[in-house]
Amino acid sequence: MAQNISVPDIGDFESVEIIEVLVKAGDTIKKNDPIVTLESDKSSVEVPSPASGKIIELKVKIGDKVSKGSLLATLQNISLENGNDKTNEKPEKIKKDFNPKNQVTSVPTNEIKKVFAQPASKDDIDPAETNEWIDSLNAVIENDGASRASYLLNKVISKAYTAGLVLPDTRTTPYINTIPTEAEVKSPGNQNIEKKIRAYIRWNAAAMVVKANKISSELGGHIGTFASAATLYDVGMNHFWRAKNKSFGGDLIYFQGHSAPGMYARAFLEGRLSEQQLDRFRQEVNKGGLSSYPHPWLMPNFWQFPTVSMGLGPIMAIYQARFTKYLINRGLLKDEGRKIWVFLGDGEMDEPESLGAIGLAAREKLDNLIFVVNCNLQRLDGPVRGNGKIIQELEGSFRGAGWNVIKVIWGSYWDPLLKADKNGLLMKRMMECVDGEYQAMKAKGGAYVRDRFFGKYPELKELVSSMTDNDIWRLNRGGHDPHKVYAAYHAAMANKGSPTVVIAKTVKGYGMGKSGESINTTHQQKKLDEEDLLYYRDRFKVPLTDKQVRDIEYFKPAENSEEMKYLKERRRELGGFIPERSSFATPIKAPSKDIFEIFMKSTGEKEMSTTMALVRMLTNLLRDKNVAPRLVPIIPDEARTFGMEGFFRKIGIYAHEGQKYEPEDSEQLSSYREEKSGQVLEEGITEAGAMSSWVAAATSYTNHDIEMIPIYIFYSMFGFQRIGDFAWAAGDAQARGFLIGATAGRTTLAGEGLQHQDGHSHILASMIPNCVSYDPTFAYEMAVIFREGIRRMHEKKENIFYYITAMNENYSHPSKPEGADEGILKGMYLFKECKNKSKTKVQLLGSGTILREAISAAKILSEEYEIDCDIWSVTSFNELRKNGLEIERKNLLNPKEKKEKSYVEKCLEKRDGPIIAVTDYVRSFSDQIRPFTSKPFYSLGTDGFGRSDTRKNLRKFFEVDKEHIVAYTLSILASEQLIGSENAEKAFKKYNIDQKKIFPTKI
Ligand SMILES: Cc1ncc(C[n+]2csc(CCOP(=O)(O)OP(=O)(O)O)c2C)c(N)n1
Ligand SMILES: [Mg+2]
Repeated sequence: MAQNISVPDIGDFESVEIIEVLVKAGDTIKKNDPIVTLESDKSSVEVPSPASGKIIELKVKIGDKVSKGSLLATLQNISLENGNDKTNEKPEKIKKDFNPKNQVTSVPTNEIKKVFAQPASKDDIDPAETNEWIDSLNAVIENDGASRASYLLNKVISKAYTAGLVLPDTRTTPYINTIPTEAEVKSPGNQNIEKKIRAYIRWNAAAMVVKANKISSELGGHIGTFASAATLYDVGMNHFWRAKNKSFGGDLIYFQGHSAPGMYARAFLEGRLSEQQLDRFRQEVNKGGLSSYPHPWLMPNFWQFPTVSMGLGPIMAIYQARFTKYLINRGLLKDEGRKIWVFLGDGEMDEPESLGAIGLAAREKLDNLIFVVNCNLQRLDGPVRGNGKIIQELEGSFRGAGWNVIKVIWGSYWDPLLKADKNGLLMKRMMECVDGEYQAMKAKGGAYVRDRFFGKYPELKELVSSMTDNDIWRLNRGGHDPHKVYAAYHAAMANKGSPTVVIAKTVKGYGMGKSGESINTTHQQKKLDEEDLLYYRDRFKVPLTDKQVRDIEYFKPAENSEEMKYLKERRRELGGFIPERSSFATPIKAPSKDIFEIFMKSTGEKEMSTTMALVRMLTNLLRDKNVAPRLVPIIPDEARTFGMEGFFRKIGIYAHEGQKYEPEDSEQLSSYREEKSGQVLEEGITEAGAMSSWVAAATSYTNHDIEMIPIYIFYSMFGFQRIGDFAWAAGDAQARGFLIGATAGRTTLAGEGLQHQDGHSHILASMIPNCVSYDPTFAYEMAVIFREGIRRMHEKKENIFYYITAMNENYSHPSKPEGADEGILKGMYLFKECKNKSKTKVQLLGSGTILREAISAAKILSEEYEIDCDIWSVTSFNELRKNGLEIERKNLLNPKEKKEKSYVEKCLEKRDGPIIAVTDYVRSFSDQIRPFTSKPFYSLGTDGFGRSDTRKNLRKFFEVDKEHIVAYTLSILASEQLIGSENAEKAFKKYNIDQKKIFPTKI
């Protein structure tokens, strides 16, 4: 049966041009294969075939204008197998079958049967009645189980709500452990051996820091943080965290940055680091040292995630967990039940980024994500919440967001006391005591705790009357109790449908005694004197002699000791060592040149922006079967701004639950289509979130062994300036991918004003050593740069990332000049030479849209003033400077050798006349190359605050329009005594340039 293919609903557009015809008569096509590409003045979009079949006749050609309903082709229907979207590639098989041996067995958490406490009678006007209620509840729990009891309570609460009662605050639960003692799953480990191993790791971590500071106190380091977290890490290492190996992708662990000494100390016992390496903690200038914190750039085979800039770890980990699910849902990664664990400080949770994306984690049901917040109640200067309770506050935030919250507050020594607490008074006391008091108690000893904590109520004093001060001192906190921690981790692993946060209470500087246990100065304690070290050894029973302690020796038991065998066996069971960074990703073959060929030719009369050119390039790339599935377009709610809405329909927006509604615009070609296997990450308004997604995708080659090509496109002003620290971390993590700063330049984005107009993002980008940045003007430049980016990063696996600016100004694009490729990539090439009879010459350099002003100015200078310009398109002042600095240094280091020339010098040395560089950025952008030429050098740029107006007025205001370029050039030539000053004076008058105008930075 024959079928017509016509233009579907394309929204408000009428009469749009066909710029590509992608089929011909006789072709057999599948449903959703593109027939033609349409282009409006802002975006381009492919029209998919509504069915599979054979094209009988084409009704259109390139250049035709079409509207909704226009006939494109006729199709002979035939049924084809697999007639679906060709971008839905078969899932790549990356891993061999997962060997469940390495997986932690999922024993169901014991059913919770909690016996409720009786109320404290003081607050109760009718205790008998209260008891009846509680008895009833207990009876339900006994007879019908906890879930029936919860159901009844929820019903009662709903009823109370509709009756208008004031309800209790249910954001938080009592200040006790979430998992009742009876419901704890017991650790299968040998506690005695684990305790010893933990003691050795504690000792070696502290010794390493103390030793480094004997070399120089400049080196610094932290003992107190790992001391508080040792058990939290050890239980994970011994029982839960599965390493990457041939048969499993590995759990991903984000270690708290300044607990790094503990990870080195363990790696030392595991035989992965030597004593010499520990001795070189924080001494990295010569090879073989250990970094202060987790830095993949400095230790590329060890650390995976840069976490020490607080707040970045938590949000990046959330998006990592989300990206893992994205890869699984797109069929690119096998679902092996891998987990992402994230270790955080309680002080760190005050960073807005730390809590900023917890809503997304719950919404996306990231049950592959486990946060562990180490609540030692202190940060650097003092208590995190002296007057409050950080654990309760965090519980409220996470519960409110929809997380599974597991509080680990009290250790096992408290169990009998809590059991004996028949009237709930102990629980009440636990709740009313604030963190400042809890901290002080751990600094001051058992007698103090008896007096201040239990002493408040005679009944509680009585409760501990048979205990010695030492017994009271031993009442431990949950985060130091391996049983409690094991039970919590076990429950976290088993949880389905939501992310989990384990909130553990610990003591900062645990075991450090008077030198640093729970005292305000603990954080920066890095020097322990002899007495402190002897105390620490005794406290953890480390088998070292006094002399060995004085010499600060590390302790490593014999290889055949039970501790060493146990430690290695545990890791063998869990598949290998952690942390370890590796990559087994296969490279992506760079797309063929054909895909970019169209951009090398002139667009003729047709005008478009570089953003549009880029989007067209991406659309073409989606037809390359190697590249297409690996592209990850990331957009923070600006797809329509950048003309990318065509992607919605073509490749779908990722949505883990698919689309549960029919979108309002479902009839349209660019309908808002959400899909479980969608490819676009439409992040909404969160630059930090979008950047975190980008980092996850850009490091997928190591964390998931699959090379991806993330392309994050944003308003350039909300790029580096907003997420600069993430970009720095991306450099550290060796991210590979594209950042696209769209609507770039101070005067290109006209109406949006001061907070939108970017005149400095390139300067910020230039500060990141492995960021390669470009400011192209023409479509062919964009194409050459983009293709090379894919080749260098994803085929050749260079650990660099690209920042490219794109503009929304429409203009026609010329053909690529012969042989320009090399210059485009190096940073500049001769775009055009004006050859009039003139002897006076000028070297005009321009980048981005302002190059076009320079080209127009050159024409005026040549035609009206007989001044000839060589016009240079500078695609990257940043790359030119890098090259210049490197060559300059080399020359200075080799004074006897013949001087090498920088690329800038090679381009300009034989050219006559002064250099005038014009950009849409601050002058310091182009000034960067000033040292690399001996010629007079002048910059024009857009220093100052932007403001809204038309493009023309803005360029006049910032003095980068063609008229200013002409007038300034004449003035420069006068100042170089190459022509008289009257020409410039005349030009200022002719162009109405106010010579008394205040410098734009001051307006
Ligand atoms: C963005 C950022 N700001 C400041 C610091 C410096 N800093 C390092 S550790 C620390 C205190 C951390 O306290 P907490 O999060 O409670 O961790 P703890 O050491 O108590 O486990 C600070 C302020 C940093 N690393 N990153
Ligand atoms: Mg803390």
